[in-house]
Amino acid sequence: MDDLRTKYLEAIAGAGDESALEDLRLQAVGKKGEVSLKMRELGKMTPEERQVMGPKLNALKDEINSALSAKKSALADAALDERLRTEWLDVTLPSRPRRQGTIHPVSQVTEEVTTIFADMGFAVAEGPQVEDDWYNFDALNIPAEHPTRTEMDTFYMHKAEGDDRPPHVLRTHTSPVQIRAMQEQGAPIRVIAPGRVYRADYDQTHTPMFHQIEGLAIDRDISMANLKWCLEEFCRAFFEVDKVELRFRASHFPFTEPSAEVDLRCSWEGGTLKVGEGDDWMEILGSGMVHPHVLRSGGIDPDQWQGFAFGIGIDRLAMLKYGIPDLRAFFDSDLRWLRHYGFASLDVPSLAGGLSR
Ligand code: 2NL
Repeated sequence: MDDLRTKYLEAIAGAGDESALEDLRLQAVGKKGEVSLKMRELGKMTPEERQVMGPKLNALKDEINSALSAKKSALADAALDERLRTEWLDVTLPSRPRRQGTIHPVSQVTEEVTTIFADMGFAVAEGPQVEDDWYNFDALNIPAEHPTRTEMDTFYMHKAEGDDRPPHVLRTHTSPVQIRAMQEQGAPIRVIAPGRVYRADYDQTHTPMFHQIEGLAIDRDISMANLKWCLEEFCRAFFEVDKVELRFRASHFPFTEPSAEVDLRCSWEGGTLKVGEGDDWMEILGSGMVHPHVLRSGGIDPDQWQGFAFGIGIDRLAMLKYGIPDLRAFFDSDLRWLRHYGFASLDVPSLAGGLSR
């Protein structure tokens, strides 16, 4: 009896896990366990012997059962301690950084330029991106035989059989917006027209869709001196420098007379642009005095009114200010969109190189 007691209590104390413990329970107090077998032998004993052995065996069985359950909960406690020691989580750690979206550089620059001219009293004008050829060309004094009017350069909308409306194009500049503004508001007027424009061109420096801001100021005696001050003021604000120097180069546009392309004094040291100093000139925009024919298209009497206009390419300005090396990074998906609509101009040789990439 004492041997059995010692044997099982020691074995239980030394059990390494729950299944070893279960094996011991079956060996000792299971149906065919050693203690159970001994209990069965009670029947063959004399009543006197049974009176002594019965309680002893019952006590042994109880002692083994409580040793088993004590060991069982000790093992469970140890297992929990082990999990708590190894499976921990530091809830005070900072979260993993997530990439944040930003405003597109072209939108950013459009906003900046718009704000600068708005501060000078220009109102923002908007209009359709699909225009008829009168608003896009004729109103701007661009003659019928001008090369920019061909499908080589301009995206024409397909026309259904029997459609006798004038040809429609994707606007090639935002000038038609200003023609509409003149017709609606009359003179005097000061507007800027930012937006998407389209030309059939695709290479290192041209994309079929790009962004422009045009400005227009009409009054009784607006002159090129006013144009010069406005543009200098714009450059000071946009490039965030106190001193800027502009160079007006004689040029030609059908919609202005005289016309000038405007360069900005700058330097490129170690690949970084500095405005207002240095020996380089950077072309930033085209401008001029609004042609009398164009004023008339807008319903304004050129004998009473005159004014200046200018056009700025936004995309290159965004690249300059925010250091974007290749324009085409912006536009790969838009090309597929243009082809989806089946514009014939996409199949001319000047675009084929870009599209087959
Ligand atoms: C350029 C040239 C220019 C204009 C745009 C304009 C608009 C009206 C009347 C007269 Cl409604 N002119 N716009 C004038 C001169 C130049 O843009 O090279 N832009 C990047």
